[in-house]
Amino acid sequence: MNFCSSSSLNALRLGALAIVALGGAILVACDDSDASEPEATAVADPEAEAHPTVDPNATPTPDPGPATSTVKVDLTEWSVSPSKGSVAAGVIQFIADNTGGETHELAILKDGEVLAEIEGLSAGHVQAMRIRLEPGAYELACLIVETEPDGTKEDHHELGMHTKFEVR
Ligand SMILES: [Cu+2]
Repeated sequence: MNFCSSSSLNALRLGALAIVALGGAILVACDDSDASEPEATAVADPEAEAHPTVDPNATPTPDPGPATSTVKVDLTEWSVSPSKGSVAAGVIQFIADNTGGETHELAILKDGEVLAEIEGLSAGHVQAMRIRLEPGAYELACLIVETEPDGTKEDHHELGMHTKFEVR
């Protein structure tokens, strides 16, 4: 069946239906097609609509939405220094700024469990993340543990890279 070889009245009606159902793109396909080009019909699009597209690369964590407050967090040897110690509950944007000389990370913890983190932030680099937090007591920390050439462990948390953070 070829929509576009029908009478002009039918073509208009089909075009109008296509606009209602699918938007204007179909009308262009119909206008430009002739009887020798059956692929230029509207057939493919209703099928596509019957199978909603799913992005296989979508992140499993939904976007928390726009930030309701922002906290800058300086990371250095050996401290984690947020610009404020508490914020109201909501979507919080953490901006980690590695002002130190080593690679650090910023982990958001609750009851010892990592909720989110910026990992492998090189010296001099800044990176942001957003997370929705309910009221409660949290910890901001760097959890990097390095083994030095002589075998000793360098545990950034143990050396002091952690601080309490309150969401109220
Ligand atoms: Cu660190």
